[in-house]
Amino acid sequence: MDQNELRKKLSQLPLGEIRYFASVGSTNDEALAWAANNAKDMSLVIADEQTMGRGRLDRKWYTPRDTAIALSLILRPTLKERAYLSRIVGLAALAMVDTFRALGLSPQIKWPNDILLNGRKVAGILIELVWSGDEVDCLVIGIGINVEKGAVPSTDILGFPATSLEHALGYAPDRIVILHSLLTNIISLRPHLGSNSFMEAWERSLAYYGRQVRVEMSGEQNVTGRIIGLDSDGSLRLRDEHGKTMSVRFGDVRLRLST
Ligand code: BT5
Repeated sequence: MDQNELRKKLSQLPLGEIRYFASVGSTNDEALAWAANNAKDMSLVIADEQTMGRGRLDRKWYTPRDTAIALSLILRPTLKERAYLSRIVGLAALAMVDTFRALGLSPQIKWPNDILLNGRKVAGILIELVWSGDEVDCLVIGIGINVEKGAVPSTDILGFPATSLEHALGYAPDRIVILHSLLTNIISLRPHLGSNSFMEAWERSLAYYGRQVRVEMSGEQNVTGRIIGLDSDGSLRLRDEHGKTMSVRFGDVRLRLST
């Protein structure tokens, strides 16, 4: 993307500094190093290509050149926000939902960190923390969005079907416009992080709500149940066939519709 245009467009927003890379290993790695080195709140790393993009547990995230959005936003939580750090993944997810809805699409959040369009993954979120002693100093919100068709990896390397905004819309939207909308939504949702309306909006956007799912957790037994909502910390609430409710916390979980 045109760096001057990018900076001009984003200069309207209350961000920290911006670092742009034509190509980089992982924007999250850059942001983590920067965060540990006094980056301001809302500083942003953006790349047009990632050569070592990461998902959770060091799974790969593909960002082919000029086809996608790969960003990492550094958040320095306020004292008040520290009570709600587990909701930050919801903040990123809801901001994307609002951005995609404004394009006329019907996105859903596949808990905890994927955004689906027509049942396919169009975007992923990777939240990482920078600690100072036993306190969280910063969060890095990593977001990858498949904008053009060329961003979508081939099916044989995917564990879940993928799509792009171009595929869903029938045209490729401007990446800077999408980025601007997404950051605007993060900024306007952030003050509501601790509110009930935030949790309600998050719940309403969940994929598979009311449906039977299987949660696969590494090193633990799978859990099966109907999705009945979210706990106040963002854990997923399920009810099993015996009517027993249980909560699944974040971690290495995979959610699948139960057959
Ligand atoms: C995620 O992990 O979905 C988090 C992705 C976060 C990426 C952003 S890009 C900017 C920032 N910098 C980084 O290095 N990362 C963040 P997870 O739920 O673990 O999903 C990873 C899985 O998604 C992989 O194992 C693949 O199967 C699949 N995948 C990889 N690239 C994809 C793509 N472009 N579109 C759809 N699925 C993809």
